[in-house]
Amino acid sequence: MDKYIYTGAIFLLLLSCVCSVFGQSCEGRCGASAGLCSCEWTCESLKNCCADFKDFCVETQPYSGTVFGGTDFVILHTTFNKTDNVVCRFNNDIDTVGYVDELSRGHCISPLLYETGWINFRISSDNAITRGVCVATVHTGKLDSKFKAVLVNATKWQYYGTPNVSGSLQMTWDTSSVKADRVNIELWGYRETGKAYTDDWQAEWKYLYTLEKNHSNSGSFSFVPQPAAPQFSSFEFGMIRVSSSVNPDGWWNVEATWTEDHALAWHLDDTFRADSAAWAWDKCLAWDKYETELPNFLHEIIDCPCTLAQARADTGRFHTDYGCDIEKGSVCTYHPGAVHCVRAIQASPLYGAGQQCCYDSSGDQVLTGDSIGGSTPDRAHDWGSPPYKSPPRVPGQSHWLYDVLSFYYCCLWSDNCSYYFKHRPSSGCVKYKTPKSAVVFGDPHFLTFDGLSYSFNGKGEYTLVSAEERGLIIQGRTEPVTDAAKATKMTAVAMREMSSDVIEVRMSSEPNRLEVLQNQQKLSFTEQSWMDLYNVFVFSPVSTNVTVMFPSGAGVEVRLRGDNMATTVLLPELFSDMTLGLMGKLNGIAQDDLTLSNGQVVQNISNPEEVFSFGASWAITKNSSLFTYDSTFLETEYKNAPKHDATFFPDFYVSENSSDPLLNQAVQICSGQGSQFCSGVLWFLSPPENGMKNGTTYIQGSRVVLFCDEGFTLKGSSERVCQQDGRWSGEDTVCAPKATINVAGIVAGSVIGGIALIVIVISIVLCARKDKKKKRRKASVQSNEVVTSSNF
Ligand SMILES: *[C@@H]1O[C@H](CO)[C@@H](O)[C@H](O)[C@H]1NC(C)=O
Ligand SMILES: *[C@@H]1O[C@H](CO)[C@@H](O)[C@H](O)[C@H]1NC(C)=O
Ligand SMILES: *[C@@H]1O[C@H](CO)[C@@H](O)[C@H](O)[C@H]1NC(C)=O
Ligand SMILES: *[C@@H]1O[C@H](CO)[C@@H](O)[C@H](O)[C@H]1NC(C)=O
Ligand SMILES: *[C@@H]1O[C@H](CO)[C@@H](O)[C@H](O)[C@H]1NC(C)=O
Ligand SMILES: *[C@@H]1O[C@H](CO)[C@@H](O)[C@H](O)[C@H]1NC(C)=O
Ligand SMILES: *[C@@H]1O[C@H](CO)[C@@H](O)[C@H](O)[C@H]1NC(C)=O
Ligand SMILES: *[C@@H]1O[C@H](CO)[C@@H](O)[C@H](O)[C@H]1NC(C)=O
Ligand SMILES: *[C@@H]1O[C@H](CO)[C@@H](O)[C@H](O)[C@H]1NC(C)=O
Ligand SMILES: *[C@@H]1O[C@H](CO)[C@@H](O)[C@H](O)[C@H]1NC(C)=O
Ligand SMILES: [Ca+2]
Repeated sequence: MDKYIYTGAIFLLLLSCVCSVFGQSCEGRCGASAGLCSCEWTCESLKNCCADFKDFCVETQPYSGTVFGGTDFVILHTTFNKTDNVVCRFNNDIDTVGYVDELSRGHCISPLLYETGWINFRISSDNAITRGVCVATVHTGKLDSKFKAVLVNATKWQYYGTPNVSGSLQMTWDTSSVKADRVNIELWGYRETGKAYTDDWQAEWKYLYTLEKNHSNSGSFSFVPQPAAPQFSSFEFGMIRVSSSVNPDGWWNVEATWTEDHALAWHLDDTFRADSAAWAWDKCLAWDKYETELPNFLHEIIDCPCTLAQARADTGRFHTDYGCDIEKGSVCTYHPGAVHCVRAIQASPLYGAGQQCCYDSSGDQVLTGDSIGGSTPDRAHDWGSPPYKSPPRVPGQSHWLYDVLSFYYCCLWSDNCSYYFKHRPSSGCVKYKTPKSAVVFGDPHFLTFDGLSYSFNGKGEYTLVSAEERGLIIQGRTEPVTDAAKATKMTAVAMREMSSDVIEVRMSSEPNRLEVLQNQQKLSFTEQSWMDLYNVFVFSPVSTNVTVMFPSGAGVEVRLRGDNMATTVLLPELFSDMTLGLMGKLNGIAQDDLTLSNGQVVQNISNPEEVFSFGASWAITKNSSLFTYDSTFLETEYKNAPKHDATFFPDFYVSENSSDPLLNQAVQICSGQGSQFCSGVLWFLSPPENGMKNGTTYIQGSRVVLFCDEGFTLKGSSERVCQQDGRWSGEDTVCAPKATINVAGIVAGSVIGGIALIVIVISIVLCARKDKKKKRRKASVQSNEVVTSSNF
C-alpha cells in the first residue's frame, strides 16, 4: 500500500511540473496542435511533428487486451533507463508497477478495469517524463482465443458434479503469455453486492484461492476438483488465472492469462455433488422469486427482426452473437436448434438490458415457446454498456449473474426451464420495423431513403445525411475518377452522432483496403475486429468491410469492391422526417428527396443541371468538416479549396450504358443486402391446451397443424395458415375431453401467455422501384438464400 501512496505523490509532482517550453513539446498535448509544431495524429504524414512527438504520444504492442487485465503492454519507439522505476496510471485512477526490460523498453501491466473501449494510461519513470498512451480493452467473449487459457472439454467443466460427470479437469494456455518458469494457478470469483438498481450496487472481483502453486509453465494443468471451503462456494461464477509464481497469492495487476469466464460447477459444495438437480432446482426457485421482485425490463427492449435475413441486414441495430454465429459453424451451446443469433447492439436506456434473437436453418425465429433453444432477452446486456464499471453494465459479468447462471440452475443443471422462460420469453417481431436505407456507390449513383435514384458528379465534400435533431451528420468526399473522364467517385465518408468520436472511413492508397480514422487517428483492426469507441462502435472483420454503429441505431456500412466504395446508411424509423442531404428526405415520399439546402425541391429530376445544382447546394462548410486532411494532396485539393469545386463540370449527357459495370453493381446491391428487408408478420400461435402443434414458423404463408392429446377431441381448425393480412386462417383450436375421460392425458401446456394480435405490415425500403419482381419472392425463397449466403 505504501508503494501506491508513494507513486501517487510522484504523479502529483509530475503533473504540476510544466517543464517544457509551451508550444514546442507534446507533453500532455497528444492530438492537439502545439503552436509552432504539431502533436496532432496527422503530423507524421504532414511532417510537422514536434521533435518529442514520439516520446509522448506513444504506441504499444499489443494495442489491446482483456478487460480483466494482466496484459503486458510494451511501449514502442522510446527507451527507458534500465534502472528506472516505472509506474503506469490507468484511467487516471489505477496505478500499476511497470518495468524496463533488457532492451530498455518500458512495460506496463494492465489492471482489471470493468470497462471496455479505449483506456488511457500514463507511464512515468524516474527521469520525470510522463507519456500518454491509449490501449483498447476487450470483452473476453470477443477476444481471440489465442489470448485466453482454454478449458479443455468445456462441457465437462460446465456439468462437473452432475450425474456421471467426474474425474479430472484440464486447462491449457500459451506459455509465452506468462513470462515465468513457474506459475501459480488461482481461482478468482465475481459477485455483485448491494441492492439492485441502487447506488450501492457494486461489482466485486475477488481472488478466492490457489489451485496449485509453483506449477511449471508447461501450458497445461490438470486437477481433480474438490469442493471449495464454505466461504468460497457462494461464488458460482469466475475465472482461473495463470501468473508467475514469484507473485504473492492473489496479487493484483500482474501479467497473467485468464480462462474463459465460466460457471464454477466444479467447486460447488457437497450438496451439489450429492444431488445437483435438487440443488439447482432450489436455486432456480430462489431466482424465480428474486426476479419477480426486480423491475420488469422487457417493455424497454426492442423487438427482434422477423427473419434471419432481416437480422443480418439490420446492421445498425443488431450484431452477430459470438456465441452462435453462422459464419463460425453455428456452435450454439445455449441455443440448440438455432444456426445464428444476433444481439441488439445497444443496451436499453434505463436498465441496460439486452435483446437476443435466434434463427433456425430455415431463417425463422426460434422462440422459447417452442424450443429450449429459443432466443432470450437479457437483464444485463452481455457486452455491457457505458459507463460500464458498475452493475448491471459491467461487460460480461453482470450478464452472467442475471441471465446465465439462472439458465444453469433452471435449464442445464435441473429440468425447470419453464421458470427461466417465464422471465425471459423470446420477443416476437410484431413491433419490429425494418430500417430505411440509402446507398451511394460507384460513379456517385445515389439511391435515396425513399427510393429515388440519381447520379451526382460534383467534386468536393458534401453532406450525405444531416439529421439535426439527433445530431447525426454523415459527410462524403468525391474525387475525379481520372483526369480525362468528367466524372467523380466517393472516396471517403466521415460521420458523428451528437458528441461521439468522429469516424472517417476512406479508400487507402494500398489496394483492397479501407482506412478507418477515429478523431484523426488511424485505427488498426489487426488485433480486434470490434471497437467500443466513445458513443460509437466500429466493426471491421476484413479490410474491405467497415460497419459503424451509433447509439440511435443508425448504421453506416462501407464496402470496398475493387476500385469502388459503396456506402449504405441504415436509419431506424425514428429518423423519419428528420433527414436532409444527398441521401434524401426520409418521409416515405420520393418526390421531395432532392431538396436543396435552401429548402427548394428539384422539379425535374430528368434535368441533370438541376440535379447538379441540388448536389452542389449540399457542399459542407470549412468549419463543419469532419474530415482529416493528412496529406498535401488533401490540404490543397480539399482543406484549402472551396468545398464544392465550381470549376469541375461533369459531362451531363453521357447516356446510362446498360453494359456499364457500375449499373450491374446497382442491380447487385438491390438484389443483395437491401432487398433482404422483406415484409413479415409474426405472432406466436400456441398449441391448444391438452394438445400439440406441428410448425414453428409464424410468418406469412406458414402453416401450423394442431393435434389433441389422446382422450381429447379437436374443435375448431386443425390447420391454420398465416395469411397475407397477418391473421391466422380458420378458428381457434380447442381440445375438449372426450365423454369417456382418460385422466392420464399429458399436459403439454403452453408456456407463453397471450400475445396480442397486432398486424403490422412492414414496408419495403430499398429498391422499391428498381426491383419489383424480386420483391415478390416469398419468405420461403428468401430463407433459402439466407442459409447459403455469406453476406455480412
Ligand atoms: C540512468 O539512471 C542512473 C541513475 O539514476 C543515472 O546515473 C544514469 O545517468 C541514467 N542513464 C541515462 C541514460 O539516463
Ligand atoms: C467431455 O466430457 C464429457 C463428460 O465427462 C464426456 O462425456 C465427453 O466424452 C468429453 N468429450 C471429449 C471430447 O472428451
Ligand atoms: C449415469 O450412469 C449410470 C450407469 O452407467 C446410468 O444408469 C445413469 O442413467 C446415468 N445417469 C445419467 C444422468 O446419465
Ligand atoms: C518450485 O519448484 C521448483 C522445481 O520443482 C523447485 O526447485 C523450487 O524450490 C520450488 N519453489 C518453491 C518456492 O517451492
Ligand atoms: C424441477 O426439476 C427437478 C429436478 O430436475 C424435478 O425433480 C422437478 O420435478 C422439476 N419441477 C418442475 C415444476 O418441473
Ligand atoms: C426535364 O428535363 C429534361 C432534360 O433537360 C427535358 O427533356 C424535359 O423536357 C424536362 N421536363 C419538364 C417537364 O420540364
Ligand atoms: C462557420 O463559418 C460560417 C461562415 O464561414 C459562420 O457563419 C458560422 O457561424 C460558422 N459556424 C461555426 C459553428 O463556427
Ligand atoms: C457501353 O459500355 C461498354 C463497356 O464499358 C462499351 O464497350 C460500349 O461501347 C458502351 N456502349 C455505349 C453505347 O456507350
Ligand atoms: C410435421 O410437419 C412436417 C412437415 O410438414 C412433417 O414432415 C412431419 O411428419 C409432421 N410431424 C407430425 C408429427 O405430424
Ligand atoms: C464483406 O461485405 C460483403 C458485402 O456486404 C459480404 O458479402 C462479405 O461477406 C463481407 N465479409 C465479411 C468477412 O464480413
Ligand atoms: Ca422523401
